[in-house]
Amino acid sequence: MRRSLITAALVSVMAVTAAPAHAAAPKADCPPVFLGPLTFAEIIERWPPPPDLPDPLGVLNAYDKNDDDMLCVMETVDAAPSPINVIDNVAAT
Ligand SMILES: [Ca+2]
Repeated sequence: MRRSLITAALVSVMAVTAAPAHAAAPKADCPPVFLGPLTFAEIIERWPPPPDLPDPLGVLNAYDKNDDDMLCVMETVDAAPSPINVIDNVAAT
């Protein structure tokens, strides 16, 4: 009984000390109607580009204005010519 109480106390200490590091990460978020932020690889995996698109990474990179390799994606209902809308995630100030 005593041992399980000590274990529980250690787990709660670890959870508390882990939280600030995560909270300190730079925040760049997406508007509510968009998914993300997503990496280029996540976007290409989830919405594979047309095979005739020569440079999908270059296209995504062109949208990445804050240069953090993350973008926001909105799935569109009318799928032509592209099934998604892509915007840059916005760095918080
Ligand atoms: Ca970005």
